Amino acid sequence: MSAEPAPALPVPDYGVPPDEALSRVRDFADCLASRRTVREFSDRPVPPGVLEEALRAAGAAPSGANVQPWRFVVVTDPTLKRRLRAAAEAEERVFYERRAPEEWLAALAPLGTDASKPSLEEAPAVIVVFEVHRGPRTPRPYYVKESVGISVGFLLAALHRAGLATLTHTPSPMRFLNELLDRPAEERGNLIIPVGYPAEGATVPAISRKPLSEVVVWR
Ligand code: IYR
Repeated sequence: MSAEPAPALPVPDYGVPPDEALSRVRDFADCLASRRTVREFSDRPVPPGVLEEALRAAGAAPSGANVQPWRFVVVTDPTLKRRLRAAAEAEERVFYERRAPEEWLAALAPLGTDASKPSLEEAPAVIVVFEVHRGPRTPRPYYVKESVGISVGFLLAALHRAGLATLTHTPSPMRFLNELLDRPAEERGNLIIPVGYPAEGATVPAISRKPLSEVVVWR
């Protein structure tokens, strides 16, 4: 590993003149504001190349010391998806039936979630996101959760822009993913993301976002 600064390059031109900044950011915000977490998927395939490009967007995220401490395992094999579903549902049953405090279950009630996770089998692709920690083959990363979180944000935004539905699924603990997907111990499950098109007639809960005035403070 070099202890020298990397050679300097000019900043790339983003190609947006200031008089287009507002319309461009508004279009982007409108696009992202229309995203909804979807829990019912059709088996309609993802158009070729879309997952690769979305993952390229994810890999473009900034990360602590540019270590890029993420790994994306794309599961499309039906047998593996079935096993993933079974293992995740086993964890989720413990969560919903025993581990979750009443307060947590009450917070989830409006979403209508339970231990049943058919999307893990029904979506054409399931992206399993891992954090890559220090190991025999990997350097020490920094700000892993922040870096992986930003990367997942890029991924969800890119998939949404491509017209695909996503679900951010968080079975806990996620250790079962290492054995199931044959990943080394330094990789730790962070998130499971079913990707595809919504099932016909799929619905989303009527919940709303906080107004900007509640989430932003100007000083
Ligand atoms: N991990 C569970 C429970 C769950 C937790 C939160 I916080 C949510 O926003 C949604 C679900 C599950 O995936 O069902």
